[in-house]
Amino acid sequence: MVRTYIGLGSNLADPQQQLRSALEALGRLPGSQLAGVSSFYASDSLSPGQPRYTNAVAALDTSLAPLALLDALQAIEADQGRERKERWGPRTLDLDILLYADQVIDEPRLKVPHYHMHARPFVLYPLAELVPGNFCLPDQRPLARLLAECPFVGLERL
Ligand code: A4P
Ligand code: MG
Repeated sequence: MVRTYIGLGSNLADPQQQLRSALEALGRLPGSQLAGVSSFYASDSLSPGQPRYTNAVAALDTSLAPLALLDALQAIEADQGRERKERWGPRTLDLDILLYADQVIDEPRLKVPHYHMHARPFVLYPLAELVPGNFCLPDQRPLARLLAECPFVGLERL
């Protein structure tokens, strides 16, 4: 088993329920165990004109290999996205592999750490709830420094 961190995002009309369903699905993944869940946070979408997002981060211990985990996350996205697609548009659930142990992965389908995570408050602040204070990214950058450079602006802890 390795420790991974999964970023969850939804801008459905009931995004909190969307996230709760996704967390249940994560807990049911083969060879995997949910080890922690952050608070939920609301913030404006980075794309103007889109509904506000709810975001959270989950700690998931898993024996799935990185690409198998990505496949599993995309299956959960498809499950929850498909039924709402016509009503709410395509972005109902976003599951990103933020970190996979301390690995750096650079494949066409999978980049880890997840691009942009180092500068997104709706990723960094929930992640900080789940890790020790001296936690570092695989490139040795301390999370505390990323947080200091990424003010808690526009985030609402739910
Ligand atoms: N992919 C590569 N690396 C990874 C990884 N580490 N985890 C590939 C997951 N997937 C990864 O993903 C597109 C492709 O990325 C996948 O097929 C996979 O092979 P996607 O989920 O279809 O697209 P996406 O996530 O919308 O793309 P992108 O560019 O990451 O979108 P953003 O930038 O994440 O935009 N505002 C707030 N407040 N909160 C949000 O969560 N999210 C977005 C989505 C915009 N604004 C937001 C938020
Ligand atoms: Mg994504």
